[in-house]
Amino acid sequence: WEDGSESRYPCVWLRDNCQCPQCFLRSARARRLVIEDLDVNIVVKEVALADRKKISITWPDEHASDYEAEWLKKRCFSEEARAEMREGLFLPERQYWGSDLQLPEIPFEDIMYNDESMYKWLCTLKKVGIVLLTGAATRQGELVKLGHRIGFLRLTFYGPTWQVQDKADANNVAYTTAKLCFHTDYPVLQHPPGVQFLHCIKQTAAGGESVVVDGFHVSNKLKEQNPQAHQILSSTAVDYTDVGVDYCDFAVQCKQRIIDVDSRGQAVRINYNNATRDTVFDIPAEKVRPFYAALKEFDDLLNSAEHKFAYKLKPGDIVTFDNWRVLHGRQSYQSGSEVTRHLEGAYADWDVVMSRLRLLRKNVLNRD
Ligand code: OGA
Ligand code: NM2
Ligand code: ZN
Ligand code: ZN
Repeated sequence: WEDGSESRYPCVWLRDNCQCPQCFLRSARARRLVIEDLDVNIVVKEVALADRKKISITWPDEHASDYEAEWLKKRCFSEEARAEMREGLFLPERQYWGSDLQLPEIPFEDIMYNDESMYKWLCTLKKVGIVLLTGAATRQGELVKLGHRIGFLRLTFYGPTWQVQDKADANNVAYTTAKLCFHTDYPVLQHPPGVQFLHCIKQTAAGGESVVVDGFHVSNKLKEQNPQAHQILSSTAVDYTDVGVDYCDFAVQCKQRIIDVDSRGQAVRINYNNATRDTVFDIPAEKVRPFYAALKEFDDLLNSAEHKFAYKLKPGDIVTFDNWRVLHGRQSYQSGSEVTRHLEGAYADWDVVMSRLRLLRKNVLNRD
């Protein structure tokens, strides 16, 4: 390269990624070449620098491939180049927080009508895990609009959007006036919703305050302070259950580790809702008490004053948060004959949110 650096590309990868119309369908930006037709031991026959911006390869069967220098450079296999590509594609940067959280706020109107604000919102949502949108109308339907702005919402058994209020014969503990301890929503689904929206339409005078905690930060703390408890929670499959009727009837069952970790031991998803944790517990009896002890250690850390952040939603607020990372709860409030508190909720998948973020970045920053 002009900067004196070098990149090495395996022949088989170059052949696999030939961009000619026979090997690659441009309109779908997808590979047409099949593994059946790929010789893993292939070696180039001829290489030429076409101009200073392109490399031309001729293969033993005379097939010809062109590669643009810039395209190759981005796909360099060095540790640094791969890290740069990875960071650009997945934005893995995290800002951990505790009670010191400065809850990021953006006017709802800005998100709806300004791409830069929307981009800022999604970047912050990914990095910090929570953003408050302010000034939305105090009626149902705002989350459907927000969903259209992103792409689409995630439908679940509780409906396209759902109403958090005190209900007779509640089919979920959330639909009562009771306190909700720290939880993530819907660990009973194999792929729990990645992003959650709660739009405050009506707020009660006394009680009903919200709390949030950074589950990834607390998982790191648990690993430091009590590696044994962390080991148990990141390896034990916990049974979850949810049976009832709402959007349609349902009988959902799932096994989830409360702290889901990647191959490097980093927390990637918290799956914890004590209300839907099943009475069925499919582990050997002697492992049961140690599991509860570990869970209590985690729960204590979540609830420590140092880690949790409290606030109260006002009508027109929409709290948006990473449901894989941030655990949330609420204080109890008084029940009565009238509805004194009403939130409308909805979910989105991280795939959809990150897709929108990448497209916005391309438009806002003029790059990809
Ligand atoms: C929920 C929930 C929070 C609230 O519905 O799952 O966490 O403030 N609600 O009511
Ligand atoms: N609601 C709020 O895991 C859960 O049951 C979370 C889901 C009812 C849609 C609550
Ligand atoms: Zn080709
Ligand atoms: Zn919840």
